[in-house]
Amino acid sequence: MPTIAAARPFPYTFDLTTTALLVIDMQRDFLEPGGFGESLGNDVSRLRRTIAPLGALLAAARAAGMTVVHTREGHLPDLSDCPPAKLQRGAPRMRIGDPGPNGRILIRGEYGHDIVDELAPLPGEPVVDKPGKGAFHATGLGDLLAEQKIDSLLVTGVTTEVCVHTTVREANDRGYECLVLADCVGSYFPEFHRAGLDMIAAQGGIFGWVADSTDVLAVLPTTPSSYASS
Ligand code: TIU
Repeated sequence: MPTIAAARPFPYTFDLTTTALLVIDMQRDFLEPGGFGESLGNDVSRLRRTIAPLGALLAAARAAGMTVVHTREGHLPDLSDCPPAKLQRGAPRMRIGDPGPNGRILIRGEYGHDIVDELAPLPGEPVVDKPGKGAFHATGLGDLLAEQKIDSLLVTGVTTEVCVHTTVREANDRGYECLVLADCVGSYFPEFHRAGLDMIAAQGGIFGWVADSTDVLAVLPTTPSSYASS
């Protein structure tokens, strides 16, 4: 089984057949101007450094035959799955459901809600639509992973301290072994990004492990069969 020796707080070993690459919310609404992230007052360009390493990791995971799961945060057009507490929070420039340059903000089916072109899911890869920050809350993700006998997750996406952290915490309580890839997760706030990663690995890996995608690329087989036969 591949081992990421450089992972902190200690080496992370995973089985390719029971590990999924989880790509959280790499949507235009968070990464491009005119979407939800910008409406909250954020500099969305801060997230773009994640796209290239995540693209390389996606390609390698697909070549190795790993399970890949994408998620998208968003709501039904009638907002029936959006709690008033989320809809009315704060004083954003545009609220969830308002019309923006990429369609209605954070609404399923709109251009802005979809995943950026560089990381588009392949046909057949599951895309889990989620109304909350955590990917397990009110979704079929738990059942989907159970069906595939997945017990470990390579976690990527945005943002580090919001949807990535919430999902890692949910996954940790459900018994998954999570490795978070530092260069493939991003935040609008560099200090939250750093602290968020530190929180995962602290206390002996209280929520999981942290490493870089290059550490994973170094141990992934280039074909599904080459690992099985080695
Ligand atoms: N605002 C922020 O940092 N993130 C979110 O609202 N959603 C996700 O992280 N996907």
